[in-house]
Amino acid sequence: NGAGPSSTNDLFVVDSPNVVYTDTEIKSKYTYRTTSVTQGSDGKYVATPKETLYGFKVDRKVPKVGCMLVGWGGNNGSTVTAGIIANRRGLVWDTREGKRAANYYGSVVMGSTIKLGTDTNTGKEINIPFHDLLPMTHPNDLVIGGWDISSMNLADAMDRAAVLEPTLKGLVRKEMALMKPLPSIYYPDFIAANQEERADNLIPGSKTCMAHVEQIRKDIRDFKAAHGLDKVIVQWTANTERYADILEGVNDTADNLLKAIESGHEEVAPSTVFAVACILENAPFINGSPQNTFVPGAIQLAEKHGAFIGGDDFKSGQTKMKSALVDFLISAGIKLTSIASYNHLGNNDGMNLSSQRQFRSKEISKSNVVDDMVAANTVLYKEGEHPDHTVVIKYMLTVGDNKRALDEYYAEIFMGGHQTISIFNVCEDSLLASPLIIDLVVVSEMMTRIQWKAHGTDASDEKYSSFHSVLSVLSYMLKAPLTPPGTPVINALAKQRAALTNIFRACVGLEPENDMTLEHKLF
Ligand code: NAI
Ligand code: DG6
Repeated sequence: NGAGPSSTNDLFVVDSPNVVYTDTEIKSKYTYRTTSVTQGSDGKYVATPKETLYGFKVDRKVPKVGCMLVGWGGNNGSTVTAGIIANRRGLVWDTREGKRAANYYGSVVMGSTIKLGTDTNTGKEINIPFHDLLPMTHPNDLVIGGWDISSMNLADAMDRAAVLEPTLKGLVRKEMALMKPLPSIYYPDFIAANQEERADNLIPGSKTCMAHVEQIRKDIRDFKAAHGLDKVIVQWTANTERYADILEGVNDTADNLLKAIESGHEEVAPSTVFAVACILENAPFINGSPQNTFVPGAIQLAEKHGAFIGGDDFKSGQTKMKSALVDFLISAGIKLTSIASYNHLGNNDGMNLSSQRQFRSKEISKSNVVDDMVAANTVLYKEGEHPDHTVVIKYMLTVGDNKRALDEYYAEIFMGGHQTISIFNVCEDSLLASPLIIDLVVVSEMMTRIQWKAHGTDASDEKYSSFHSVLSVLSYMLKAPLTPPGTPVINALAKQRAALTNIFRACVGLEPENDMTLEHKLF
């Protein structure tokens, strides 16, 4: 027992009788402390502290990981690919503002730190890179591939995206020109008609069928074999689709969904076909767009197969600000009464969203992001009361990928006063989204190597299990977090980050960061 990894690159070890290191695993015993509340007939609450003992087991071997992107030739796909190549090769390029070097800014895993503890001698905080908390895969080591309905190679796709500096593009062009997306499935009714022109790289068939599922599964297996990979994570970063209708007998259960695919039902979206293929192939599948890919039948299928899924919709610029700012306002006791959010953008995503049904998917995911914060404050808001919230998106070619997000937050303050906050946020769309794609791969992969068990009286008898199929721990990176059926959705950004960091801390037997700093207050 106790600390003592025998062969490791770890930046730290935890010295505790509750943590055991072997060459292959880290095992921790962790006491999860919560408060259980009941309400009496007199309306008063009784709060009872509760302790649950868990065991966590982390597989320390970092596998060789592949990331397959659906929509690889799009703005996000080409930008994240170039970014990883540039980081891997340590590239430096000229810009009109001087030299720039590759970095992973905007990735919470690669760009942020967490507090490990307090220095015994100086009392100062010791912070370590988030990436060093657990044995995570490094993005430089990811093998990237994927599918697109457009046949363009990744070098040309990077030009089409018009995101990166020409000098940087020149350095990665040769490598990217050799990368060509695999043909994909295209059911025209699900994305905007204005996308038809790019659709020249297709698996035959314009509606759902098992052959499509099987082809995608084969593509994953072939990619894995060709690159000698241990694992593949798949992400949907293709066009936003319209919502699929939820139909009894079609997509409401796992069996019905499989039957609907077999019979070629028209209400099965391409993204759901990808999700089903990944679930059956046991490759974690993340949905970076807002549509309801995870119809009830898809969630049930994932649960049945113990496969990991996560979604929906990358949370990059405007919404990330919103989920931090609204949390601040409401928890400061300020009554937010309206949010008006306007966007205009000129990339292909914007063009697709200029179509009403695709816009509607995005409007839903961008609008529900403050619900939990409002519902939690019963002092400011009566039951059912909600701030007005409007979301507008306009396509304006000239601003390209440099989306403009204009937000007005209007709030009631002391004694009938008002506070108005206006934000003009230039969100360089793909440069904000690419690091999220990386975080989603790294965290999802890590979750495949973490297991837990409830400690009974004799801990050694219990069997370890994986986390629930729906990876709500990915919420920080996503606008409309998918959670296990029947469990609450958390949108507040700080809570999402705390859940992620504290779960990872628990895996090495560390307490949650509580910020009490009593050591500096009680002398
Ligand atoms: P994009 O339009 O540049 O790229 C999408 C790619 O998907 C295109 O190359 C298109 O040909 C391809 N595609 C369409 N249907 C396909 C299918 N069935 N199979 C394979 N490929 C298919 O869009 P971008 O900017 O890369 O964004 C991708 C998605 O991510 C969009 O849905 C967008 O709403 C979402 N998103 C983007 C964020 C950002 O900040 N960039 C943030 C949040 C979500
Ligand atoms: C309009 O906002 C276009 C969208 O695709 C966004 O660019 C994307 O969803 C990012 O949105 P946000 O709210 O996270 O900046």
